[in-house]
Amino acid sequence: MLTVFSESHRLHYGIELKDGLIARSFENPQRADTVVARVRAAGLGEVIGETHYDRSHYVGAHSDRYVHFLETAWAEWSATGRKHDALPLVWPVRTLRDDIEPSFIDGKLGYYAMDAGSPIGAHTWEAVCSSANVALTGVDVVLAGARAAFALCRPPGHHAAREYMGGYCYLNNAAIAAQRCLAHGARRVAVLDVDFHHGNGTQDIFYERADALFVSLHGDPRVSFPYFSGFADEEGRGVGLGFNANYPLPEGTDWPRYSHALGDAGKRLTAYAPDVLVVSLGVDTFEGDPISHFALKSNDFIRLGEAIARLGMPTLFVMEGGYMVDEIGTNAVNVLLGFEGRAA
Ligand code: OKP
Ligand code: ZN
Repeated sequence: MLTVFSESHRLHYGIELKDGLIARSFENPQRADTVVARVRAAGLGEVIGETHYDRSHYVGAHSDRYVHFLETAWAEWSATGRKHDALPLVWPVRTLRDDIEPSFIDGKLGYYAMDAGSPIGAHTWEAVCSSANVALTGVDVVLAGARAAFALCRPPGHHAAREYMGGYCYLNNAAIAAQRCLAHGARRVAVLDVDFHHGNGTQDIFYERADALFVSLHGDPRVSFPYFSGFADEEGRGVGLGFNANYPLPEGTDWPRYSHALGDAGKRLTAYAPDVLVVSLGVDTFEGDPISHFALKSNDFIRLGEAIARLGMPTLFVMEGGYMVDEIGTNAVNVLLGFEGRAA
């Protein structure tokens, strides 16, 4: 299987709140470098760079004004004399006004964010575009007839919604890829999200649409980020009703429990019969992940890849989370080797 990878991901490495203190983000450049090293060591296939796509390819999954915010946020922030990363500090929750876009950058940051997990530095936008373009390049490989491709995206995307960033995400790479499938002949597209965290952004983007099915297995939001999305009763709205399926799973979920839910998710995907399957591939379901609490073992990721292959769909894998840097390469590539039937 072909891998798409961009060196530009290293332009972004931010900060986050950890236990109430500002720390370097778990979402670090070593993650993607570890995965690409494993892709090469395992002989998965050719590794190519990304093609350039302009901002118009991000509009659709996202609103034009949100893309404009991301493009200009650093310039507006740094114009006030600040030299460190931009972070939001106030949000329009519940009864506050959310119908007026602030004109000052500090207000805009909260308006277009769900949390303080997506800092914006001087080169963040460049890295974010490269990540989306990696996904778009991968889509074109699949649309050209490949059985599968691996978009090694960083930063990740599945928490980014139509109009907000959050959870280390800015542009929703998987949704942007799915949108391109629909623009190029696919009648229906499905996104299967196997990251430990609920893909609230992807759900948001496709929630009222029937041309995209979103299916996600993740830690129960009662106890796991993003807390306010990912419950089983979120089934879509309007014409999209019935085209969103969440499988919240308990702390300590191991392979038998996980594969049971995956089997049910697979039936829904098969019934939908999409022209292309996009897999939001997070490997933070690993037992050793520092910010998650499932219990999958490295060999279980091979089984996961085999199960996805049995769906028999043209498949684009899009990298999302996974934070145990020593194992992330092994686990991500195990899914891909399993998919190709090349692993024991
Ligand atoms: C992104 B992806 C850690 C708190 C949790 C957000 C986690 C985002 C995960 N300090 N922060 O889904 O892997
Ligand atoms: Zn995650």
